[in-house]
Amino acid sequence: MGKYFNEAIETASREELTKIQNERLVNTVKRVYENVAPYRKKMEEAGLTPDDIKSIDDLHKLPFVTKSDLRDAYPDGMLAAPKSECVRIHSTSGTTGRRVVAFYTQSDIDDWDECCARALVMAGGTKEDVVHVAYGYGLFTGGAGLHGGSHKLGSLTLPMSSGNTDRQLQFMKDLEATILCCTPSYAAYLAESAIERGDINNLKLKSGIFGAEAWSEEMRQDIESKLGIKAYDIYGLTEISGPGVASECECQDGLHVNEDFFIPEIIDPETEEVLPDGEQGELVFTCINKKAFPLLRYRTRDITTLTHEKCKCGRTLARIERLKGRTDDMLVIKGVNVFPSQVEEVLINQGMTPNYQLVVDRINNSDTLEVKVEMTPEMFSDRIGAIEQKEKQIVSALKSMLGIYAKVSLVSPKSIVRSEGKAVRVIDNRKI
Ligand code: DLL
Repeated sequence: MGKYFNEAIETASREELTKIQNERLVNTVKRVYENVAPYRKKMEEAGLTPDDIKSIDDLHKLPFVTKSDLRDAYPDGMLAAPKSECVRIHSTSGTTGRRVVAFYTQSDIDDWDECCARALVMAGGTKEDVVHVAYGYGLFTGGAGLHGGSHKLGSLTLPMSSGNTDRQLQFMKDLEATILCCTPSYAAYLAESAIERGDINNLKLKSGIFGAEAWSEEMRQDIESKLGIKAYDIYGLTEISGPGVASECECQDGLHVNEDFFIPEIIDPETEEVLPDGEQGELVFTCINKKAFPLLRYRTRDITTLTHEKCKCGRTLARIERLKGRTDDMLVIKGVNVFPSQVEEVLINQGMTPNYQLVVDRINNSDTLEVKVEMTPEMFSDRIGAIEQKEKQIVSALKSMLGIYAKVSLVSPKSIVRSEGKAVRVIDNRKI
């Protein structure tokens, strides 16, 4: 195994990729129109038939699909293949409403495994590696996705799932895991625990594949230096398949989108206009090879930019920039847009731990933001004066990053609840 899992696709010319995309898009639109009633209705309302979609140049004509369309179709109203052809489901966590159920045929699983195998090779993976999968297994796609990719690559797979940190570290050490797959917040927690137990030097890890939540460049560097590894970003969502829709190569300069399976677009979330490369907006995906659950122009609510420039690694697959956050986790505080990832950047730059929480409230009709962040054990033993001084420095750094005042509270080590999956970064009391 060389540098690529699928060199022909990963380094294909734009003409070759466009040819694949044109064919697959036309077929998918036809199949969806014939088999998915809500989709046919949307197309009819837009005055479209499949004949109007002749190539990817016609993509912009198609109506968008949103999460609320999927909720309305719960559980299987968007299914494009007979249920008897499906072999698995996964589902979103449903914390903000009804769960979305994603269906997969065997061919969908094969494509998904291929995406995750590509991601593992990008992170230096070969069949000699031992892949420690500490994403949750079950309805969540994280565990199953990386597990499938690791099998496809022929690596030894440790299906750890999330939780039980002692056992994670024991197996990581005893089975000499070389690639760790989990959320970045859990990676930070595992690093912290390994250091505490004096186990950090007994690990053989060389890289990590971290995603499922937004994380900053500062957090990447923190994890890389603590675990002594190279940390790669991986992106995906249940509705589109799961992890591996896009992932980082060794250049760590954006995440390569598996464009033979998914066509990315960036739109202005307000006007819905398609934006050119380099402009920030909402990421939209069209699945062009899925059989069971092929969403067309699905609005992810994730915010990023897109580039089609060839990467230094040799891959031609378009790249999305590190995800900035979601349109729905962007906080508007006193009219100012605040992303938790901006706060994270400031905190880690100020030498704080990546364990933090934003508490938002409305007092006397005015928004307030409190940033709680854990001190390192060394800071904890500092004089009160030194702690107050640090709080002041962070208040001032946040003010220049965000343009608003945030109260900063340095809290004792281990007082913010650790997450084994996606971290809870925001408590917004205004909604109650
Ligand atoms: O989180 C799939 C996944 C699992 C991706 C493991 C990567 C690794 P969902 O639970 O459906 O699926 O959540 C999808 O998580 O729309 C983003 O808002 C966020 N997200 C996923 N990956 C990243 C990332 C999985 N690398 C939602 N950076 C997406 C920032 C991410 N946000």
